[in-house]
Amino acid sequence: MLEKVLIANRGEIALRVLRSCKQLGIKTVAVHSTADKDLMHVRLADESVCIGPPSSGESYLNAPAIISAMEVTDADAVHPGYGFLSENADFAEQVEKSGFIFVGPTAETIRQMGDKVSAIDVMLAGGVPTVPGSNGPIDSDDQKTLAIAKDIGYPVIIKAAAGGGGRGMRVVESEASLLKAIAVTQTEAKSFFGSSIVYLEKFLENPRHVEIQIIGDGKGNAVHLGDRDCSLQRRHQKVLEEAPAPNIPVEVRNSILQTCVTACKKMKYRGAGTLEFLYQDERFYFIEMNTRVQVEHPVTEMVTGVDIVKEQLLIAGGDMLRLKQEDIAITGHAFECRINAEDPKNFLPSPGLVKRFHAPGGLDVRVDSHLYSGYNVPPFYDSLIGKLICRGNTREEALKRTQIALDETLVDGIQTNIPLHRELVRDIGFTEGGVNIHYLEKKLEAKD
Ligand code: MV4
Repeated sequence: MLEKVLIANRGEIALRVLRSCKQLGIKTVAVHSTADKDLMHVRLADESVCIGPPSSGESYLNAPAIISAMEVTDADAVHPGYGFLSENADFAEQVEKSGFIFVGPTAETIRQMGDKVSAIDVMLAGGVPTVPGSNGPIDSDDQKTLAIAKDIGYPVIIKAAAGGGGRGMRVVESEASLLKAIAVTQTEAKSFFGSSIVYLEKFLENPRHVEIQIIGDGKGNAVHLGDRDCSLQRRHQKVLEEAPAPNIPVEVRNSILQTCVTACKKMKYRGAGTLEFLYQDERFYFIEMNTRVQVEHPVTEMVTGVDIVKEQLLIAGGDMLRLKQEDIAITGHAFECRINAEDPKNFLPSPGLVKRFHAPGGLDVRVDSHLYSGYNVPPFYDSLIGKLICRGNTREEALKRTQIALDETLVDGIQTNIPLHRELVRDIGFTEGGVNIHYLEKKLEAKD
């Protein structure tokens, strides 16, 4: 059992991790930049250490400063949250080499999944369906490359092996532009990610983004906690997520969930993880695996009753997985609205003083936020200031609860995307369920 955990993150997720530590009686260390001394979790942690100036590179991404803070405070483990160092294999390795525990998978697993080509390899070996593609890096044999693309069928998408989050991708409509596009993507990939390796996939025109939450103990035990639909996004930033993904045939869903569990058992996956899929025409296609806790994990917690961060901490402490698949039931439905400090019209960040804040409430209404009246949102970081998560026994009930909760919410002093959420939860297409990844951007374009 862990005795003291250092939380290497900020904002709502730092507070979220702190709550599960307290639940388990684990002492907490907050680390923060000079701009973040007034964060809610810094006040609530047992100890806090300032690790650097406002810029993330010198604070939340500063691995030596974080490991020094672990030494100074005698912490056992570090929880990286999401973003920052959470999927940095070198950091996980340095943590373990310094004699501490990284709350997450092994450095080797993080590295394997960070390379999308090797992630696809692992999934193919585990029987997980992937997108028809090159299933390996593109090499300098142009005739072979053209043959692979012809076999896949156009349009194809070129992706950087080290990419993710939408950068380093290019769609190609026909053979005439393939080789040039590969060269351009390779050059871009080299400059963005330090690796020029790219691969090819069939380009799916109107998929949904559906992901599956799993937890493993690193000893060959694993369970799934169902799926989430994260299709409502703008510029690769998710806006509103839900669990379970609506309108998926029960046998298609059960089959992919079981396949994911089998693959994670086979690879002896440790910790919480998410397999990301594109879903189109009642088929799932694996694209990437995330080896961290995700922003949208609460929708899964709301429909399973499982505290995902608590399970992460128990597993990091060396426990066997205590969850049994047959004890996990998906009951009801949940939505999560990501509340950002941004201009609702042009989406530009809107940092500053929160003059008044009133959180909504009621049965099955959850607010994960570090906000309080008088808090100053700094301009240096991501604009996420909180998440509103609402559960219902049915999708309709959860949606109604979200509408009511959004109308109760008050954030005064800065601009937020709450007006957009109020609109989305009443949007006909969204309320019907099952919109694809292009839906929100098309809707916003139509509004202009
Ligand atoms: C795709 C795709 C269509 N076909 N792959 C974008 C980010 C990266 N994680 C994968 N992405 C995509 N991969 C194939 N073969 C479309 C996207 C995509 C997307 C995926 C998920 C959520 C939002 C998206 C927005 C645009 C494109």
